[in-house]
Amino acid sequence: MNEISEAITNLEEEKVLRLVKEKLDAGEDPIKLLEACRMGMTEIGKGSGDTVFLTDLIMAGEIFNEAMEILMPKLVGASTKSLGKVVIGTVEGDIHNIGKDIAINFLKAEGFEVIDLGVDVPPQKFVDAIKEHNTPIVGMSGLLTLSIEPMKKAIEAIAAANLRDKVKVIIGGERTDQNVSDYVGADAWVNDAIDGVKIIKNWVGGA
Ligand code: B12
Repeated sequence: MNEISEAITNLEEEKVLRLVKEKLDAGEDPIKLLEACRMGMTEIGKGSGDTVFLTDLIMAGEIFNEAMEILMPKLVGASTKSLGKVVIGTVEGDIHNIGKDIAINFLKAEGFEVIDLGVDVPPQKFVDAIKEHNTPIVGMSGLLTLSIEPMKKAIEAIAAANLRDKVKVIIGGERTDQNVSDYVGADAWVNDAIDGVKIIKNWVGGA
């Protein structure tokens, strides 16, 4: 683990922000700095379960968000072309929003219009948003094992509304893999927002 990851794990807010700024100024790759922040989050997440540790997770999430505010403008060059619309949300029962919001920022920066449904999104809300905004792409985020079933239900609801052949569905979050993707009936899965944006750009012919 590098300095930044370690500082996140130790919940050293000022140190994290100082290091991120210093390293950016020194010309380090912002994507590597984002990765270091993410590694710190993964590390602090190991062994979650008791209530005392939850406060640490919340604190770490806040530090991560602050670091993102510094990093984001450097990570992406504002795009001028419009690549279309993407509906995105964290599935029902899951309130994790950090990864989803990173994906949203990257998508916006690439020129997508993003309809953010927020967290704990019930299946019907995805269906309604696809209909209302006529979006060809749906992104679902889920970090819990318990998020797998809601993802499946959301995709089933999209199919029940006769919309499945009109949209591509991408799922994201550390818990997703090919098996999960097959099980829920998604078109693609990612553990990384940048990979997700590449896939989505390919789908719309913007790559
Ligand atoms: C921060 C955190 C929290 C915070 C969330 C704050 C917030 N505002 O989001 C709080 C404290 C609220 C929290 C709560 C809980 N958490 Co929590 N949490 C985490 C932690 C430490 C980090 C998650 C994170 O933000 N990672 C950083 C982001 C950047 O990574 P990411 O989400 O993977 O996203 C990246 C990619 O996956 C991708 N991506 C993500 N989504 C999408 C979507 C699309 C469309 C695309 C293209 C890409 C994409 O892009 C991102 C950037 O590359 C993880 C540990 C871990 N290893 O993941 C546990 C973790 C996810 N939590 C866990 C648990 C159990 C819980 C609780 C149930 C705890 C409890 N006992 O109450 C609750 C759940 C509440 C609920 N109903 O959702 C477990 C899940 C275990 C499991 N397998 O189910 C984990 C893995 C910790 C652990 N090891 O036990 N948590």
